[in-house]
Amino acid sequence: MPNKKLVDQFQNDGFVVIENALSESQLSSVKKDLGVWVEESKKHAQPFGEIMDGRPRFDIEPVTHTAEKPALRRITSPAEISEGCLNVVKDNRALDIVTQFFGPNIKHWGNKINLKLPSSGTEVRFHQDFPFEPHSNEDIVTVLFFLDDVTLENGPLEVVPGTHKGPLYSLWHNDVFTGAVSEEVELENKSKAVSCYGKAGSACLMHSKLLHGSAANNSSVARCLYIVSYSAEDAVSLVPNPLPSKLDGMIVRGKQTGKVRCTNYSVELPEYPKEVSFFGQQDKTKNM
Ligand SMILES: O=C(O)CCC(=O)C(=O)O
Repeated sequence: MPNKKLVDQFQNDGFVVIENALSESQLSSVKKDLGVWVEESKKHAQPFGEIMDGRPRFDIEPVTHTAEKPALRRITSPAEISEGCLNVVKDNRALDIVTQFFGPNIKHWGNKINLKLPSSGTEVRFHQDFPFEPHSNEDIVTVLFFLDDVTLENGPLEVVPGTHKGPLYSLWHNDVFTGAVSEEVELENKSKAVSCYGKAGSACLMHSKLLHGSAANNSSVARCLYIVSYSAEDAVSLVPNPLPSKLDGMIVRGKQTGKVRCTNYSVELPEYPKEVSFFGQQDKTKNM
């Protein structure tokens, strides 16, 4: 049953938040694996594991991570190593809504977990996802599943409504790809940002061109998000996937048509990450 209100809201604001995007069993299954990975991170002082391109799968905060207070901040492509995550990528309630946004044929682009454990200090500088993942058309959505209750205190996602219709901002500064917009753009937009919060199992469906960021977690409660990106099946990537995985391009709704649809826009190409994750790319803003 099409939900016109959600579709209109997505088109106008560039995001919607829905409850119960994950079933209880999906949520507990992902959280079980996440608990194991956080325990494992206590044994490591450096990023660990390996993804397809040889970079580590598990990224940790370089300054704050200790065995007592782990600061695991990113797990890349967890659906490759977790049945629970794979199950979510393939099917969830948000996906039904994605078909209402982009049509019946939908494919998976990337998946990752962002963690903000208490005292970790992890923050996300403002950016749009699209310049990291330019495609032949702009029908791409980032679905951020809340693995914990997200509140105003634990570093919720902050989005700037309507910015998906505006310019694509540069993530390059002084010839360095920082993965963040300039301080001026951030300052200009931050005051217009709204926080996305809600119960564990909820999700924010965010257009890839929407400007967003998030502050550090200043509470004693973790804020972890399972982030899965989907596109219309006829959107073809113009760059190598920065979250490489064998699941890139997997059809999750509808069918493969073999067609490419193109829209007319211009964007600076991103830099393929040499760093463990995009957090390392954004850390470069600290030296500028
Ligand atoms: O973790 C967050 O609050 C935002 C995540 C994000 O923007 C990203 O990983 O690109």
